[in-house]
Amino acid sequence: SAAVAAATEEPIQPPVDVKYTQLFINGDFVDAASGKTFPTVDPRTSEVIARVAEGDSEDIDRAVAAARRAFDEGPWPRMTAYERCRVLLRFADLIEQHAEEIAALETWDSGKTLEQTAGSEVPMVARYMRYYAGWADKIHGLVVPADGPHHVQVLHEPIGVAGQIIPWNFPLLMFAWKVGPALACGNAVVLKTAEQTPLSALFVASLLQEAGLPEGVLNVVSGFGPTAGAALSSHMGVDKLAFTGSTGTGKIVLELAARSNLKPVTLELGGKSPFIVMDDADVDQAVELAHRALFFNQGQCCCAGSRTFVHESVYDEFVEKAKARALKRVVGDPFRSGVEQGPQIDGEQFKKILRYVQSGVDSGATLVAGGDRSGSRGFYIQPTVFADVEDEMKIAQEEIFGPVQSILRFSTVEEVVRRSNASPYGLAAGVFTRRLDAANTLARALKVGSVWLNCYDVFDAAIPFGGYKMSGVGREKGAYSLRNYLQTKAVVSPIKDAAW
Ligand code: TXE
Repeated sequence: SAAVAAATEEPIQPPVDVKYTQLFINGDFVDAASGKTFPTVDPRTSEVIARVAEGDSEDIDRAVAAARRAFDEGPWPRMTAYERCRVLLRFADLIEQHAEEIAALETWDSGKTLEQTAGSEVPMVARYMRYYAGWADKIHGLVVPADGPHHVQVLHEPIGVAGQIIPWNFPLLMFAWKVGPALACGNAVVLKTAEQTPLSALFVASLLQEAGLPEGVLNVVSGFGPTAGAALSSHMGVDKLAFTGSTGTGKIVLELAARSNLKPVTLELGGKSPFIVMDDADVDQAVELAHRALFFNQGQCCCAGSRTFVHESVYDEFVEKAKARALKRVVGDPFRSGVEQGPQIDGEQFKKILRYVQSGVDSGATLVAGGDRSGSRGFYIQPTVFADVEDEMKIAQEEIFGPVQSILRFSTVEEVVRRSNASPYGLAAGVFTRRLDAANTLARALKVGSVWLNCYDVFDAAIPFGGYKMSGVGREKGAYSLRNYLQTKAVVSPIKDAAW
């Protein structure tokens, strides 16, 4: 079967060399102040790809100092908006010129399929950069009416030095979502990558410099959360913090920001998103969409459709077909074409997912497909499906972040709204129906930041994304993302001469 292939085949040699393993500070690749390094691992084999400089608080200090200089004294915030626009456009061109190399590096470090990185993610990074480049020269203030003879201008200025902390599930896309709007608005950035996936951001940082970004405007520090990440969150020289990761760590960084200098924080956190299949659904289509909503990216998506709610009238047929689809899912070397699912990111996530599978079995859910590791090497997991899942089970409440689908049964729209919303999370939801009334009711009643009607995981540079409740604070992408990186200044002057 497909699963066995992952175990027996020799890993394909990645068609790329690792060029950059040092920290990127003030336009140079440099060692960590401590001289320390850490391994980044190939999730297909658990072998070390490369050792990478391990940034710590001293390196964060150096990076923030460089970013401060670039913002306070450097040309970047004072360059014309059109010049900033052109740097981002050149960067997008360079990403396309190096697309194969970047995609291979991303696949090697993260286990994502090459079809996904080369076919969709790297092109999307270029697209996002062009989108934000387009904003650079369209950010402007307002003149507002006031009572009395006053001329009131509202200026939008860059906020300063942005600290950004990103996760490992979409290393390059998270780079683009965060760095794009920050730079378009004229800020300087210190970015901390996830310790599992440091390689692609270092590579594209070199391209951003080649595109003409002045030194110090973007700094990339590889390293761990409790050291480098915490130092960045609590730094007095950082004016704004943006974080994507777990809800637990989001609370920590928010607290660090509050205890230091009250820097504003945007958070994009976990989810337990419902995917709702109504009674009128074309079951085959619904099964396919629900399958992709959950299994995409090895199930490692904040917005994974991880609670598949299926109407009782189509439930049994749906479960049978969802099982068949999962059993057909092609697991294997992410460099091999036709593979749909690569390995999970690391041993920790791999173990966590298998613990959730065990918890599903223990709590009485029916395991209909998968349930074990795939092969004997690396971090591959069989596409797994549970039926008869109940709301109070752990697998229906907590973020598994792996290829484990939980199928729940419901009977009425009111009931599925109530149960969908009975979660501390509120990131996204999918609704599958041909009934406009049901679609409209659900779209308004669900307490989530994104609703996909008869589709899922549709991402576009212009569409805002973010969470209700404990799934986050603020929105990324679209015009909404610019608000995170701009200060608002009111300038008031009297109108003395009443000649007009
Ligand atoms: O996340 P962390 P982890 C969820 C998912 C996953 C779980 C744990 O359920 O199983 O989180 O993954 C940095 N101060 N998501 O441990 O810890 C860390 O170095 C400052 C959902 O990888 O949130 C990394 O750069 N920073 C998610 C980033 O935070 C700290 C994507 C994310 O790591 C820190 C990833 C600290 N004290 C995981 N501790 C999503 N929303 O998509 C860690 N970090």
